Amino acid sequence: MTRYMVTSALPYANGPIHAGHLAGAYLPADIFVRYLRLKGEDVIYICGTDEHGTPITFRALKEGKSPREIVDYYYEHIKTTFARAKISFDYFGRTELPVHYKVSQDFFLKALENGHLVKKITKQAYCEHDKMFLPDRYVIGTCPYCGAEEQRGDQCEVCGRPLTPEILINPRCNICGNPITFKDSAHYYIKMQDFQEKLRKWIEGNEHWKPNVRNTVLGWIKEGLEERAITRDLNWGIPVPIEDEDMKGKVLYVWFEAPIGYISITIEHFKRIGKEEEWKKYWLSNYDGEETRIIHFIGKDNIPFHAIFWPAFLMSYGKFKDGNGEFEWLLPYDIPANEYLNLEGKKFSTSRNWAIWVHEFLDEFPADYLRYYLTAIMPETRDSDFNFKDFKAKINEELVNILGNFVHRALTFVNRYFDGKVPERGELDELDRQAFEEIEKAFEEVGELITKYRFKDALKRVMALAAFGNRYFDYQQPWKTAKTDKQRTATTVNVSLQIVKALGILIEPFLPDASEKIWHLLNLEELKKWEFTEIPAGHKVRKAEILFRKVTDEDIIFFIVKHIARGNPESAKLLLEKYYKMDEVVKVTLEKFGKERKDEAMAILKSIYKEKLEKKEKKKEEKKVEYVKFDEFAKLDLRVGKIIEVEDHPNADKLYIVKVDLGSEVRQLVAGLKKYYSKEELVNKYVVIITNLEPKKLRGVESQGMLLAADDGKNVALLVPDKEVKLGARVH
Ligand code: B3M
Ligand code: ZN
Repeated sequence: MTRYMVTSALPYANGPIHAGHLAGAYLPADIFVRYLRLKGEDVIYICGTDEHGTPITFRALKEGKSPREIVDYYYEHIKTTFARAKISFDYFGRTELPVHYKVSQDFFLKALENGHLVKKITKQAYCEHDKMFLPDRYVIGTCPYCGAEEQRGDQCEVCGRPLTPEILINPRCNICGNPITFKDSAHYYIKMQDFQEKLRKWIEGNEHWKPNVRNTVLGWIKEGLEERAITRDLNWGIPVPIEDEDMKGKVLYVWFEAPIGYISITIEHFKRIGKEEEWKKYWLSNYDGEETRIIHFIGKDNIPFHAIFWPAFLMSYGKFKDGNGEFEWLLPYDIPANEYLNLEGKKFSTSRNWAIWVHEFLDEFPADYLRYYLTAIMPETRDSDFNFKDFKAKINEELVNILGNFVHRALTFVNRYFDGKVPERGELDELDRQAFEEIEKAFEEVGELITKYRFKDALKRVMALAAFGNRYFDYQQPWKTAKTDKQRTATTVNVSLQIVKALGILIEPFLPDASEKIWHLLNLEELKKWEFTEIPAGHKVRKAEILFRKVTDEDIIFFIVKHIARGNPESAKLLLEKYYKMDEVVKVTLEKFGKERKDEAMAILKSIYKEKLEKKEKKKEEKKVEYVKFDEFAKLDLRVGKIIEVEDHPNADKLYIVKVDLGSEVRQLVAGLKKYYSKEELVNKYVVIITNLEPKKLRGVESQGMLLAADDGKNVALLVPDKEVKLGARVH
């Protein structure tokens, strides 16, 4: 039986995982592996963090941390994120494992022993300002192959060519920006020419490879391979394992040792489960007479390293010897590489936070949603695009309306008409028989597509069965036959439940959580297998439950505001403005954050919309001033009067009872003036009063109007006319 050793590219432990990574190298591998497991194949899925090289040291430098702090932090972070995304590694290790040092150094020594390495002193990039050698990413400049500017010294992001700092045009130090100089340094080079022919033949023979991988690589090989340094002047990494003054303080090149990590992490895995020797079956040719296929899932930028250098390293080792004999290392059987994922039409960018970070996305949406969408748009043959509207549509119109709906209908009916027990079915009609054929076909075709790495189509094929289920149900109309033909209804419900069970298995590689849920709802305990067996009649299932809930605009707005804006308000703004009006965003954000977190919500909103939001707020404030029509004002009867008598209110400490002469009459008012005026100060004062205010009793004494006074919160001052006027004069 063929054995499978599946790996996903070891992510650098220098940052979180984004949706582009997931769709490129992890999700496809996971679907593949889950399928093989259901088939009962012997498969091991290995991954881990890549913890050396300038991607790590450069990040450490930028964050003012040590490389160790960086890798320890991101090892945990990345591992947890993958677990949340339900990526089912058998073991997730790291290149800081001691066994990895050992195996990597062993590879170096064997290549040396076999004469494939040569030590050369050459001019290496150096920065006079930072006083250090500048390997790989420490230099930026123009790619000599395609002319792309601002490329780092390890690889051109545009044309994909591996680079070295020395060949960049207009090279500058990536730390201080100064032009670089060159200084002599000794390094070990692997003579790639030694493997040129062997590699070419091997790749030409690999006709099962994806054309994009095979053609690019063959093109490069035909141009001729050159010696490539596999050591570096860097103070972080695996020491070059030889006693040589020239090699002091130097480390193995990260792209030399990282792929060896696939092996060392496998060794660690089997050691941990107490099967120390087992790894050999997966990595050595013909170790026990069984065939093993090593399959490396990667993103396209990793192609040259996996298809040219890595096989050459394996060849340079020569034979592996142990008590059982001498064995060749297995070369990769396949290297399915995916293209890139963009976000809303533009390349992912970490610095601008133009990215969907997996851990953040999973804070708001179920793992199955992310897996479903990323599989549906997987960049298998060309770059593809993550688009929020499309995400919402695919989840709601496909996952919810087709799959979720069908499962729900079948379970509702078995509970409604058959007390939750799978009914015995009667004679099958044409359509019933077709249903069973559809199930069989689905298993076959989905499996076939997965083995061809056509995950997008495989998922479509699964969904086609769910859609068939709905059509079947609609056509058989069990809600009608329930009144006329119980036997017919029983058959329909039975067949529907068989389709549900098939779906429960078929979706497992793609949507492991939903698969679990279906198994739970069907109350099945058997181990899932990639084959169809019927649920027996009489089996009791559980009550229907909603499998998926719809994605709303509110969910999307909240995700963008909460996560993307936090990293970069500009990016959040661009995304939001594509779909939503500011008012809607503000409303949703305030609702979702809730009263207690209103300030936080406002702060984020202001960071996104800045002046636009402030202007809007101001306008609103202005609007709040309520204008009064003149007629309304004119209704107030304000008149001048003179205080003629003041006495204490019998029941209130702060109030006076004041008598005011209005010329034609005397009014009694109750006024809270005691704190501000003595009785003597008040008597004979001219004042303004509102005469047509509704009379009101204050602490038992009637007040027939109101004195006008200014109140600044501290002091109260009566309004008085500044010339003598007739008592009863109108104020307006
Ligand atoms: N860490 C590159 C990357 O993350 C690298 C892959 C190593 S696979 C052996 O793109
Ligand atoms: Zn280039």
